[in-house]
Amino acid sequence: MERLFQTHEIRKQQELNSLWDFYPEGREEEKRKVLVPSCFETYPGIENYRGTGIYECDVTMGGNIRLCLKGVSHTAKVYVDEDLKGEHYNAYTPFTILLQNVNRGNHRIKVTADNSCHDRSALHVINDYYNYGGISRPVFVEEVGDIFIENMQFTPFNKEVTWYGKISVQICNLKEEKEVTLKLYLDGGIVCEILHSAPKGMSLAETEICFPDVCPYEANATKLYYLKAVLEEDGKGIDDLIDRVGFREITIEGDKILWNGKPFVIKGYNRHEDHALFGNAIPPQAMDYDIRLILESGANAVRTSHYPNDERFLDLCDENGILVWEEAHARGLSEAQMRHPDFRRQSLDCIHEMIVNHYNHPSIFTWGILNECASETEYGREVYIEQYEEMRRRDKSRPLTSATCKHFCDICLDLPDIVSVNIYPRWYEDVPVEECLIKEYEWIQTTGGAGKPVIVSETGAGGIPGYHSAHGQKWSEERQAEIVREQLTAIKNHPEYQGVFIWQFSDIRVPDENFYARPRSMNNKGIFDEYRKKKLAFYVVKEIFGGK
Ligand code: ADA
Repeated sequence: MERLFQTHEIRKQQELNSLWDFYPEGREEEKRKVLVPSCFETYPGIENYRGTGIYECDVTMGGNIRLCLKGVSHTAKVYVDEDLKGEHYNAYTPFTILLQNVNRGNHRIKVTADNSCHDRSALHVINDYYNYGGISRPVFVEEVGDIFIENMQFTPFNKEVTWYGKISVQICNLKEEKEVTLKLYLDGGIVCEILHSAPKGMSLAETEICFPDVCPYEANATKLYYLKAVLEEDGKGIDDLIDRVGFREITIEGDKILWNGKPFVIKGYNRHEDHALFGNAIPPQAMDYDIRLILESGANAVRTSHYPNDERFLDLCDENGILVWEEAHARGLSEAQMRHPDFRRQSLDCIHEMIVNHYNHPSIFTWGILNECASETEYGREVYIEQYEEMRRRDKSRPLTSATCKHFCDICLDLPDIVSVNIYPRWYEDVPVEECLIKEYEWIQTTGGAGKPVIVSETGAGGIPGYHSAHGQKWSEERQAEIVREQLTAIKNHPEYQGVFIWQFSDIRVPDENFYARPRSMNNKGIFDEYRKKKLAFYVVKEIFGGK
């Protein structure tokens, strides 16, 4: 399933989430059937494979085809009948390949997925999370005519207690200019009809509509509406696109982030897409299980550290009122790594693909970039400026942020709308949490970040699941729980911080190269282990976050 609801009634869609042939490159004799989506690391015998995997399947199709891949980890080449049709870099963003005038019949699709940290890869590097390989998110083909809907963006806003929505529909016309009618429906009721003269190529049909009777989208009352765009030619529907939207506005007033005009407290988790059984190809049932655990512990927010997430997870967040900080891909890159010749382009591509595809999710309240990158250097600042400008150009409706660990030397805090700090008192440094919070806040007030909202974007401690120590030694579940208690209690007592994202939801696999600080080759700071078993710290989180 592409999303958790039907996205087309007219356009013909065919899912390719089924059995594909798979073999590691150059080892065709090992060919086997695998279920897509999935990743190499879950195929017996190649759990540690780094390199290219070849996936092949047959599909019957014809006409103009949109071949949609929601995520290939992480460098992809796509062939149809052995002809290279497209390439894509980055595991965590979707891409579409348009094939025109395909002969109707059987065709062989081949996708190669490379998870190695090759020299053209600036974002997937050896890091504190695992670079899984494979077709890790859904794949499908869509048949379209010569004119179709490429994308639709909905921006809600409120004026004098009435809700409005700005709707922009991007239309792709493969032939000469033609007149079409675009009809927009909200929950089945028609709200607008636009006559649009579509030139060859891409064009935008835009409108602003007043919605006097809608209910707002609140975290505890997640009213979602189905917004449908239908393209008609000579009175006949030729294409459509359905998305779910919500009426909410995120604004900043002084040092507060407001949701529909009201401040809120963030009680969140950092979550990697990582699971002991599925790697980074987490099926929706397991995503839903994660959502249940998040809610059970009393949390209300998730940061998609450190990359854009599967849209089905975002759908679940929309549904359950879990507020999302969605982050573009980059973690802990030094100035030298940011000077990689492909870094700026790959980052901007990721930002573009994240915002275009995830724009309509009401649960996303902020976009993040460049976690713990070189924000203490002049060159780093140049890159932060470039990326913030790009984000603001693409979305003016949400505040922006980046998580920093460049304490007392960050020179970029004037750039985001929200200042976010990663702090690990009592874990990496044995200092009282209270002291750390006070020092950090005082320092922010002496920088360009003064007066802005501040979030603790990471805090936590390691706990090896099942390791118990009567003396509360480091790495024991007892010590983790004790540290997390001090961290969350202190943050709660400092309302100048608008909340916290715990590092992290569950334990995650890290590459063996990181073994020196990571027993089990895992980052063990999960409140749950990699199978989602609760650690002692869970009960502390639940008590402080007020879980039921
Ligand atoms: C950092 C980083 C995380 C993780 C964490 C840790 O702040 O942003 O990705 O590595 O530290 O576990 O130390």
